[in-house]
Amino acid sequence: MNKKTGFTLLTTTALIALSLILSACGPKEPVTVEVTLTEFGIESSVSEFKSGTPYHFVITNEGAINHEFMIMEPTAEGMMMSMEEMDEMALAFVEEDELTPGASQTLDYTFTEPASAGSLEIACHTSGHYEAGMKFPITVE
Ligand SMILES: [Cu+2]
Repeated sequence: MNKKTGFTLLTTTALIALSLILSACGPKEPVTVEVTLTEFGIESSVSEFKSGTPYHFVITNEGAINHEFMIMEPTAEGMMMSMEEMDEMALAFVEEDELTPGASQTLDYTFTEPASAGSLEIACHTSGHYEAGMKFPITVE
């Protein structure tokens, strides 16, 4: 084996090793989650999420009025909270101005900690909508 062949072989081996490391540790492919908002309900194609997996939410308002999308803890019925307090409490949200009838928005979110059943939900907190049924319980493993 001459010097040049040896070098080429070494480079090739190094490149293969590098690509193996990158494919094992590189960023995970995002998982698409389809969320549909209507009067008055929320449907999601995924209800059991995994911490550390990137999710690509595609949120569509199939209703006739504005809705919003929030990932947050369940709130007690009749609890008085301002929108600012809600936004602060939410892990992620899309405001109702952006979810007009027929509108579709995307949101990328990665859960960082687990959430047991009953501790997290997708909800719409536009006045009265939550009470009317716009909530979808989720869990994070
Ligand atoms: Cu709503």
